[in-house]
Amino acid sequence: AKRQLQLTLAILKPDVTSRPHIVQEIRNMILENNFYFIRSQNLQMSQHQIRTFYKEHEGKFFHNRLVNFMSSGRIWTHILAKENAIKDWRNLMGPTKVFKTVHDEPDSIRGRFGLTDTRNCTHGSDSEETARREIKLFFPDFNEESWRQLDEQFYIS
Ligand code: DGI
Repeated sequence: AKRQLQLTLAILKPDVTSRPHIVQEIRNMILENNFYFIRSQNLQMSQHQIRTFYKEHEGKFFHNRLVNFMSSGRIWTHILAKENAIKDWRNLMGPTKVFKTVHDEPDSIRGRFGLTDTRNCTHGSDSEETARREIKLFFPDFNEESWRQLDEQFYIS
């Protein structure tokens, strides 16, 4: 059977972009784990965009903290590709809660570089449906279908 690459949306959050050597370290981890960078973008999100992005967390005790943090600086967003990109990227990130993760998964991104449960380095889509929605939000011009027709073959041949 023909291999197919799965796409996911990864974000390097403001706590990472404010530490450039950590950006480089995380990029190295991404490449060492056989992900491909398909698209990359550096931007600052407005509070409105963040509220849309994290809509499912509205009303939670950490929501304001999350919105303030995510709008506090620039971020990197990446479309990453790999056979099991969604699961593998979330594994590489490590669990959400940094204080636990530094003990349980010290070699993960959050285990190595996470600062707090809010300032936890990275984001990754949690399903194919979420990945499609998040990719569309940050890369509205990216056309997955034409990417698969024109470009995917060069990664999997
Ligand atoms: O997909 P994840 O980022 O691992 O986790 P999520 O989708 O459940 O939550 C999104 C973000 O919201 C998470 O990266 C940080 C923040 N968050 C989630 N749960 C907590 C939290 N922040 C704090 N301070 N405390 C929490 O319990």
